[in-house]
Amino acid sequence: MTDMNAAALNRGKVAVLDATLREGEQAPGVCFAPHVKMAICELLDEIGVDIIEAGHPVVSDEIRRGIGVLARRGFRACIGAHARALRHDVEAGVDSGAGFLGIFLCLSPERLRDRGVTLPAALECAAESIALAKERQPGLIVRFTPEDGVRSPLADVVEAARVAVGAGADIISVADTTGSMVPGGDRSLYDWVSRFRERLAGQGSFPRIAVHCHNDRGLALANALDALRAGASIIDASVLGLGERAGIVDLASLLAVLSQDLPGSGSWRLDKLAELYRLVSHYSGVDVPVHFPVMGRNAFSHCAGVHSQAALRDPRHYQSLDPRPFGLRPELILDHMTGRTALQHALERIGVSGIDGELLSLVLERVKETGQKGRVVTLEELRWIIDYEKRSPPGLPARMTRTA
Ligand code: HCA
Ligand code: CU
Repeated sequence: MTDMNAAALNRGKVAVLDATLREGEQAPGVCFAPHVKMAICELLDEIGVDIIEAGHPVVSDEIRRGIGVLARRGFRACIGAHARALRHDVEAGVDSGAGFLGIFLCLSPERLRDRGVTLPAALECAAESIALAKERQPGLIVRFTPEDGVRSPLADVVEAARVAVGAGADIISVADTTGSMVPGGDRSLYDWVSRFRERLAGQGSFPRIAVHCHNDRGLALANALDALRAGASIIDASVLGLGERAGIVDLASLLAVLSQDLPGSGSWRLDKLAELYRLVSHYSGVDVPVHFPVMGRNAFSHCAGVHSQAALRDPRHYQSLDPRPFGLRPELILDHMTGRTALQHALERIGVSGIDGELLSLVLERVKETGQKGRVVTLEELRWIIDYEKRSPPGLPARMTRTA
């Protein structure tokens, strides 16, 4: 590992690997143009992720060239390439100019049987690939991933890790390729990583452990944190959790937990996340769900009268995350749930004063009516409502039908 590559990995106690450009492109229909990849990388780099997995060079010439451009761009983050444990893939990865190469190979008995390969032959293949990468470029950070590791026999994965480290791998990744693990149960990643590390330690091997968790059960982040607690120190994530099937760990949710709940795990420019999510959502064609943690439009909004009133006194009454580091603020929503307090607050925000008595009641009524149609009243629309109600003389039929 070169000093520069090592520095990229050691900046924080928890290293974050963003896989939006590799795993994310495995989400149906997602394909970023090379210049868009560059813009995404710029934001990821500013945010402070440690490794950017930028693609699988053998997939296309464009991906291979793109990785080279990104690698030469001089980011602080280390640019990574992905490879199967095949000479051709490894050579393409090395030639791409990446500073990090992730080599993966599935060792589960079922997959080996399917491919007609024995475990020793597969291990030899892994060792040759890792050794080749290191020989061709000694400064390269090499990660070896026994794909679907958590559903493979532990003894085989331990043996694979031993062989991989012997061949020069810097990092061993624990992959929950199918999102099968469940915290607190028989398939806890905390237990799995603990046992794995114990067995390796028993052989005098202490590789750096990464974790790659898929979200099939909605447990990717919980599992990744379990792995972290058991001693993993690199976590894979992607913007919006984009990836195969239900995707992987969502980057913004991960950074929210690391920065607000695990002090000392690192520091990141969280205020850049909103721009990153806007960009990735636009160019991937995948919307950010409104109720998505942290980056969803509703993530810091308060709706019911009781919530709005309490949140106005102190947002922490109804928020456990602080939106400010993300450049966000709590929002009081105007809809059918709105009470006078939230309305008064909205009036202050748009700089309207002197509205009380009957006019205030009329405006509130109109806001609630609009909300009952399943819409939220924006501050812009609130201005129009006020403007209209001010000009609407009392006692006219329109007003009578409205209140009827
Ligand atoms: C894949 C599988 C993978 C590999 C992870 C890794 C997984 O799509 O190639 O190389 O660390 O989930 O196991 O993403
Ligand atoms: Cu994956």
